Amino acid sequence: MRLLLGMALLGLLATAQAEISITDAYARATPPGATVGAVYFELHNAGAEPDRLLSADASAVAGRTELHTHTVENGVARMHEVPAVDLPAGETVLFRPGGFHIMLMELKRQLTEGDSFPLMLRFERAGEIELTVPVKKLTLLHHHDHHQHGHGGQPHH
Ligand SMILES: [Cu+2]
Repeated sequence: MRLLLGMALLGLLATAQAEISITDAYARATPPGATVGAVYFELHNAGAEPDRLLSADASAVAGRTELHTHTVENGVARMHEVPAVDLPAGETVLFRPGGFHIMLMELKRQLTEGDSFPLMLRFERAGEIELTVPVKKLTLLHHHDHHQHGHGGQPHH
């Protein structure tokens, strides 16, 4: 009986983790000397309960890791930190150029294509999920995002 209960609990824990999945993760390659970078991915919540992304940690390559979004003010796209990102039940939230992204601040080294690094995502319900983020060169497909972005007033892309 005790063994059966233990197995049922393990099953529940495995289910909670599997409800959140992260796909298509990549970081933008950075030019030499750049101090900031960005990570993009798709967050999927296959569960029946909402969850929230609370924080991220890429300390292998960045001094600070922040959750960011873009807003347009007076026709100018600006980005700013957000305290959390809601992930409704059954939904997919896209982290994409021009929208939500993970901001890598105080980069410890240049991110070059073919490189990869660990990223920890901390969720309210699902807990910590670690993934490996490959570095990719910016493609022409994403070029529309490449106009002036302000960060605290300082353009940095
Ligand atoms: Cu940002």
